[in-house]
Formats: sequence, structure tokens, C-alpha cells
Amino acid sequence: MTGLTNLKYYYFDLGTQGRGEPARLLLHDADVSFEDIRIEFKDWLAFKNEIIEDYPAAALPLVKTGDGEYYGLTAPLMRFLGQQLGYDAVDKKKSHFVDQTADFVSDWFQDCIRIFFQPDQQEVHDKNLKGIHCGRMERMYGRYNEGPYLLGEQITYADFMVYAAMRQDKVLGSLLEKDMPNLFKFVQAFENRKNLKEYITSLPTDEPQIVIPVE
Ligand SMILES: N[C@@H](CCC(=O)N[C@@H](CS)C(=O)NCC(=O)O)C(=O)O
Repeated sequence: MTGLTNLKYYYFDLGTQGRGEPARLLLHDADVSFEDIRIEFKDWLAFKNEIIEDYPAAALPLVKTGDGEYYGLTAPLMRFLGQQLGYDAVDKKKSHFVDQTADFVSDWFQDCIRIFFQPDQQEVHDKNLKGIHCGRMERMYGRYNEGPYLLGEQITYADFMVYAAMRQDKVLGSLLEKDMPNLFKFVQAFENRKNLKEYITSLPTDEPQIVIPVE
């Protein structure tokens, strides 16, 4: 059905931080095995030179399939995996809504990743941006408000992105049922999914702050 065999998944060696976690979550949920390759920064340029001809986007996250095809960049990769593995919406309107949510999450990741390069911006981020991103998501999750997922009963690729962004921005623990009821309901359901429960429990909760020196 999918042709998704012998997958190699590439992202930087950043634990669960950065843009690497959404695809790992989706592949675990779908029970698709993959080689989880975590690239160290010192090895990046050599790897980039290796892939750039076949994959001109030359940025991570990236999946290489068994037949040698490259699928990369967070939202496009997640959409591709969603289409292949049954995590996409069936009608155009809902599909557009899922894509909108994924686009918002890409902005959210970008804001979080900026702090890796500018750690002094953490406070400003926490004060001004975190609430904006959570507020947007709470609204989106209210659209099909029977929940628990973005489209209601059906989980789609954007749900994996949203959970990973919430985790990245450390809003899972502080999320109050009364303030963000839609997201609260979503997180409860997501963390209890059959193929995710054990994996999520195994993830570290105390990862050090990533700091990437700017040259
Ligand atoms: N818009 C893309 C950005 C991809 C991106 O910039 N990835 C970074 C890692 S988070 C990267 O590969 N940087 C190394 C480079 O561009 O050389 C996405 O959402 O995935």
C-alpha cells in the first residue's frame, strides 16, 4: 500500500527538540519502523553535500525511502506521510483546515527554534508568543468541537505537529483544563493512543536548553 519500507529518518541530534519529533510520533503511531538517524552539527555539511543534488531543499527533517526518494521539510513531509499512511482529511475543506493548522505550527516551531540562537529571548517568547500560539491552536481545535483531535474523531498529520510543538514549548504540564479545554482534551487523547502511550512515557522530560552559537 504505502511503499514506505526501509525508511531512514534524518534530523539533528537535539533529543525531542526542534522539528524532529512530529514525524517520529506519526511513524510510531502508524507502527512503521524507521532508522532514526540523529546528525551531529559537525557532520551536517558533509551530509548536506551528499544529498543536495537529489534533494535541493537540503534541510531537515528528511525521510529517505527504501527506493531512494527524499521527502523533507516539516509540514510537507508530514503531509506526505499523512497521505501515505491514512492521516489526511478526506474532503478538500477539511484538508485545507489541516494544512492551515500545520502552517501555524511551522510558525510556532520557528519561534521556538529562534531561542536556540538567542537564548536571551526566552522571557520575551514566554510572555508574548507562547500565548499567541496556544490561543490559535485552542481556536482551531474548537472548530470540530466534539474533539478530541483537530477534525474530531479522526487524527490527522497536523495533530502530531501540534503535540510536538506543545511539548517543545513546554505547555503540556501547565495546560489548564479551564483555560484551554480543547487542547486539554486533545492532549489526554493523544497521550493515550495505543501505539504512542509507551513511546511518549519514555521521552525525557528534563532536556537541557539547546544553545547554538552564532558565528
Ligand atoms: N521550513 C522548514 C525549515 C527547515 C529548516 O530550516 N531546517 C533546519 C533544521 S530545524 C535545517 O535543516 N538547517 C540546516 C540548513 O538549512 O543548512 C521546516 O519547517 O521544516
